[in-house]
Amino acid sequence: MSHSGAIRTARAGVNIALVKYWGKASALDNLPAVGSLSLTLDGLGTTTTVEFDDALSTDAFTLDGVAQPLDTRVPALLDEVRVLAGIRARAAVRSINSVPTAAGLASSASGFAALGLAAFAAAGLEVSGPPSAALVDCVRRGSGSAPRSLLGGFVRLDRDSGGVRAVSTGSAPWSVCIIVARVAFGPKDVSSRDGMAHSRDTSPFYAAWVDTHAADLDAAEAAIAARDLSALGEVMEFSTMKMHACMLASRPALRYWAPGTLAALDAVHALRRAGVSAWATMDAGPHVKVLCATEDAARVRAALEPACLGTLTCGVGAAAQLIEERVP
Ligand code: 2P0
Repeated sequence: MSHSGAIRTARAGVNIALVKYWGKASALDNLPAVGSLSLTLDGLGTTTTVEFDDALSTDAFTLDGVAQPLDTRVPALLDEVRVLAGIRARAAVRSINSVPTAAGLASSASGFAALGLAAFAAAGLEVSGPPSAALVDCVRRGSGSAPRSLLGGFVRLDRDSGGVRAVSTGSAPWSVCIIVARVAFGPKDVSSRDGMAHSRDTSPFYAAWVDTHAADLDAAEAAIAARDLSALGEVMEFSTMKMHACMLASRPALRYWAPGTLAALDAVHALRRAGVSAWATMDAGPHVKVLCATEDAARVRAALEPACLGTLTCGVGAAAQLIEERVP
């Protein structure tokens, strides 16, 4: 079947894990060792156009208008889509990230979610309704956190037979936000992928991290259902600190923190002592992301800004969606 001219664009939001994913059950298949629970953010994300074209001899990929070396992950996703759809055409992929480079939020999750959705649609695969198991699995192979960006709001991702399942949790609106406190410049030293393998191979805390993880998912989901920000924040900080303890106990230590990380954490703790329900999380990098009620955002920003290089405030974002406008 010819697929020349099959072109679709999708947009997906960045997500922040409240209960973290760290570690793989299978590196070969990029299967997470643990579930995770996230919040999709508005305003930050990736828009991707996929164009299948019989005239192309190879896949091609541009990011923010710059041609990228084709690492294996983008063509691997396209290969899966070609197999599922029974097509052979190569694809031109054009992506734009609406994430400020310096914010430390550049995201493979929104990237693979947008790529997967656009590629499925361009190949004529089913994309209506909630994300199909095939789409979830396809984007998960590209990036373990990507299925979370297919859905909006709070999203729980669990392992299931052979793969993962992503579901929205707590569907009623809840006016919370994430304030990102940027505390350092420059890219991180160790990618998440390499860091996860290093923790699994060397950290004596890794088994405890995996074994105690499911309880945090359940506690976070119950806190969201009860709209209990303090309970959610408490288990979110616990998950973050446990993940970083696992990283720090790796050999040699995996330390993503910078001096500014502690200054931002101190500011969050001071806010709580002053009665503001503000809670911190960090990923595989030094920046601190603070969960709070939207009505407290100005106060939280005012406390963080003297302690960091700048802040960025994001509300609750929507599910990934197909759009008309194409990335040029
Ligand atoms: C998370 N991270 O849950 C955690 C917290 C980093 C620290 O998901 O190897 O870039 O592509 O599956 O998706 C990083 O995950 O890793 C990540 P791969 P990915 O947000």
